[in-house]
Amino acid sequence: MTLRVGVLGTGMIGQDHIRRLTQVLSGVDVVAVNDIDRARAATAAPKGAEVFDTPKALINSDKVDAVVICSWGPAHEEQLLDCIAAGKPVFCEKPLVTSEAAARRVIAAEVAHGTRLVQVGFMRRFDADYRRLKKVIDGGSLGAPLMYHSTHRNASVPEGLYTSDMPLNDTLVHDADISRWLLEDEVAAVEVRVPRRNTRGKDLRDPVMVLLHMGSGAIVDVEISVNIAYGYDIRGEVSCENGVAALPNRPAVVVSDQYGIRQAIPEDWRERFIDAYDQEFREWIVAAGQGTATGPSTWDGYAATLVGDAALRAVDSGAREAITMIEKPALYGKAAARAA
Ligand code: NAD
Ligand code: ISE
Repeated sequence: MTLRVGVLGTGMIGQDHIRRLTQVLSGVDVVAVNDIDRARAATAAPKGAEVFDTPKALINSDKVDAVVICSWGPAHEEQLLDCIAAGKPVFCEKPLVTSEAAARRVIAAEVAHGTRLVQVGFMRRFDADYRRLKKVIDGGSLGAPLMYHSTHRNASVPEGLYTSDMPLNDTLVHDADISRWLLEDEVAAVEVRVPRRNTRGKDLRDPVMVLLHMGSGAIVDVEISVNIAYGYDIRGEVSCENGVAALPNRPAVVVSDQYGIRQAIPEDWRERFIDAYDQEFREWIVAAGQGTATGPSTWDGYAATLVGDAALRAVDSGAREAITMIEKPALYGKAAARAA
């Protein structure tokens, strides 16, 4: 059976996901699109897809079995709640939502529905290198993880659209989520330090250095630099009791010329995580076809939202800002141990 999908938001990643859903993956078809910019939706619509005037009309259409949300973060809450009300599986790009209160409303709606419907776009969990790294940590031969060093560098971000809060409440969510997943731990508190500014970003607060204090006592340091110029560079290294496990350098052709011996660095997230996005959708299509969702959940989106909120408090206060989570509903599995 072919899963009939409607896409909300046809900007950069919306178009990329439409490409993979129509040209790369099987068992799925994009039958509907919507964007507040109707002309953009019409241009992005694959042949035969209907352009809907509103997200609600698309979500409630009988033609649509499942929904992919690629609109701006502040629009996600209403679209998620409408999908849950319609009982339709939904893939939602990160961030899940933009406030703790909104995340709690989505959790309440999904819990009242009774089964999982939401998968959040934390694609690093589907990346083969991150999966191998987790396997090593889980294998236990290196002992307990003590520290995780996470480097998140973007070549550039859209000037004017990407604001000073966004390294902390938009970009950091990936590092928060992958830290929770790799270490199987929750973030208990957050600190932020702001080094010398990168003048390439003009007035943007960039870079930032974030410390995530995990419940077990492990510490994660995150470098976020969003105007690093040379490429999209994502690194990760876990220091454990008996050794260290790190993401490998990406395989790339080795070029030797008058500048030396060089390997290309991905230009942006589309290139670096191309296979991970494909895999997250493969798994989503299977679950959505069964009327449910697996993978990163509303709970994971909520946890990452709390980290973003705490990071914004921490950058203002200069202090260590604690995180308090609600009790984890049974729908989302067992709670991570919080040893300290
Ligand atoms: P974009 O600005 O290129 O596209 C967003 C689109 O959504 C625009 O076309 C806009 O008109 C439309 N839109 C906004 N509000 C809407 C609404 N209420 N209803 C319908 N359409 C609406 O942005 P983007 O880079 O494509 O990012 C979209 C989302 O994907 C964001 O949440 C972003 O954080 C996320 N994202 C995730 C990754 C990743 O690596 N997982 C990468 C890039 C973007
Ligand atoms: C973007 O929205 C993403 O999600 C990318 O993965 C991230 O690296 C980038 O910083 C965000 O702006």
